[in-house]
Amino acid sequence: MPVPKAELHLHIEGTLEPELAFALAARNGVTLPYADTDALREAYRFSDLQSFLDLYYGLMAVLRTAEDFTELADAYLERAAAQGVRHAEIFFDPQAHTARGVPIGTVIEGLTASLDRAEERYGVSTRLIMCFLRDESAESALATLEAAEPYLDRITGVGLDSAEVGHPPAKFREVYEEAARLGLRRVAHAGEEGPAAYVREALDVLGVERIDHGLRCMDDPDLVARLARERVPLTLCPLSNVRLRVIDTLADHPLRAMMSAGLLVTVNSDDPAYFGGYAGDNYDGVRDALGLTQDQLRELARNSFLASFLEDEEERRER
Ligand code: ES4
Ligand code: ZN
Repeated sequence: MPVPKAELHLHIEGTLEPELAFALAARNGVTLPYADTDALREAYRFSDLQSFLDLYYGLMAVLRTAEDFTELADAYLERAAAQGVRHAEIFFDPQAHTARGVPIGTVIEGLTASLDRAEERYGVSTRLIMCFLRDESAESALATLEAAEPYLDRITGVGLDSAEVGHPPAKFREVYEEAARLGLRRVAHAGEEGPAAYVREALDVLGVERIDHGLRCMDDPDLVARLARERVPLTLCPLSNVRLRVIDTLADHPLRAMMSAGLLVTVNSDDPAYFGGYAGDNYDGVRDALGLTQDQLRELARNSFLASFLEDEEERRER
């Protein structure tokens, strides 16, 4: 039996498996530039984050209706549950859909139709985190937050993703301030390809409660000490780091050093359809490559619940 865990870093668009992509393409009359699922899988050889993002955004062309998003989320939840995921905090990228003419309401209603049944169907509790694309403008992020206002009862927090280098967190100061005023939780990708300074900036300027990835904090011992002292969770994605060439092999992953440094690290799948595995596969991967003990795996799973927004929601409601 896989250890029960929470998944805190998962892009729902990154769970689009080739088979579902082709089925949706046929249903929606979309022509894909790949002959078949094998040819598509062959294209999953990435040289860096951008080479992945180009394919990832392109394949989203098949997602058009609310039902498409419902099926996408159902497929993810079923797979995640089979690997021991009991709670999932799920990212989505509204701008990647609104830019193609798919209304934000279609995306959110489609996803929530699945999420609303996830507890009874799959035994998985869920939260939704709306991400802003950091390679789009701050104005576009603000407009996205405004467009989401009718749906805020279904959105737990905001995040920041897409191409990192050259798009520092401070660019989004204003939209994060507005999100805080609206009562939304805040996270951001930082220190995946970008420098440790972006991790610091996400904390100081955006007021984030968790850092997504954060791997590059290891370049800055003062920052590591601060993250450990303040118990800032880091949502690591080991298989993603290998596939996007952030590290050479799983055996090179700094997870062990991060645990030893007292960091509150969690293991997650990022874009499992593209990176070779779901949450449990990431746990198995680091176990095998780094020789983690059962106790260490249990610590990672415990961290995932501690770092989740479930932990203090009750408390916050009572205040
Ligand atoms: C992402 Cl791995 C990664 N990094 C940044 N943004 C993303 N969006 C989807 N996957
Ligand atoms: Zn990510």
